Amino acid sequence: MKVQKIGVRPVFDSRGKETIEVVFRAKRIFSAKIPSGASRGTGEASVFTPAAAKKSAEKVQEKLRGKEFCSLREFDLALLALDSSSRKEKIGGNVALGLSIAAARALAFEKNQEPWELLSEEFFPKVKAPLPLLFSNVINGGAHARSNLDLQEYMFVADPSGDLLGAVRQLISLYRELGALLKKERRVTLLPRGDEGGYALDFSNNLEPLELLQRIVEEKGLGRTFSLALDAAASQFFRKGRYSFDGALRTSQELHEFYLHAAENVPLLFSVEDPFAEQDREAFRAFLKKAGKSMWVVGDDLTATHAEEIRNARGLVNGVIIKPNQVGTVTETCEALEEARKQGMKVIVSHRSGETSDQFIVHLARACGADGVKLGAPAGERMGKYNELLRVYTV
Ligand code: 2PG
Ligand code: MG
Repeated sequence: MKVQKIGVRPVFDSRGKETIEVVFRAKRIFSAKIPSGASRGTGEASVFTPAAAKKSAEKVQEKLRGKEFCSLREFDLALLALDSSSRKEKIGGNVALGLSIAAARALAFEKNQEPWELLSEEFFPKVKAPLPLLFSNVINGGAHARSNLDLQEYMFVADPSGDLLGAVRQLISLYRELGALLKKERRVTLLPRGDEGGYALDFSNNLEPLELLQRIVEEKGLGRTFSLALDAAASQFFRKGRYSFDGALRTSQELHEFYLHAAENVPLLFSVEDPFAEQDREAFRAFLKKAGKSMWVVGDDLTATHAEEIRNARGLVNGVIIKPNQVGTVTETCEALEEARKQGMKVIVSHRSGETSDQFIVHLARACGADGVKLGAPAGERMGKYNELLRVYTV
């Protein structure tokens, strides 16, 4: 693959915020659009504005134009040679990732492959991809909504067990059922929604939405194929060593007890992401020790898709979220995945709250054999990722 031209243009994400599309000419034109997060870990790769990204792309073009690359790793190493900082502050994490994904598409095209086939061959040759669990955020709180919920995401988790289409169908009907019930209970005809398409309402406390989700799953008799998960995104409500939670300042221990109480009262709850702030490492350690046998304790802000952070999170979590734009190249994302596997951790490939129509993460999930994918509510712009999932997992 020979690099001919590189450019950047502004596009809008699902929140209407400006982000970038990287345009890359090799045999033909390829591109990649980059999503953005609202709750971001401190270790995440930098995000350049479209104007800064354009300048950066011009500089990268000067260095790479006319160069030939035989593999994605080789291309990404050339990017890393231009910027080896862990947050990609020189060329911009979003610029680097756009180039890396577009290059993956260009390489796949030249080999007459799907992007997931290219990734699979280059990074995960031995992996057989099982159908992933579908983590679907149906009640939005925290930084993704203007409600009183401190916890950011309440998710239905569908287990496709051999029937992905059926699982997506059931997920859609459960999500609608939840909407109908909320409308009836609140006596309203319309429901506000948060950034990821989940309903965004006030509740009497942070446990109530979980109890409601469990009730619906059970009433529909779907307790064998559906379970529940949380993303607390707790860094967002951590202030000076305390958690501002359910109307009071709580200690790590109190929050720890909240999760245990939730798991006891809502037995369908099996996974909690970022239960504590990223700097509250001892709280993670104590919680994993207590709950790690029966629950997934998942790092997101804590590990930020960096292999080294995942290595350091041994004993703190038994699962990780993987988001390519937290690290900035596809190769480093795959290294983070490899590290997680080495540590025996579950991996969940995830969207961001500000999404684009770019479906690359679905290809990544397929290639690495992700245990789960986190794609938002089955509605609106998020539907594109479910559809791509159906396509790449059924070819
Ligand atoms: C998260 C993500 C995606 P954001 O915290 O896991 O749901 O949110 O993109 O805002 O970081
Ligand atoms: Mg998260």
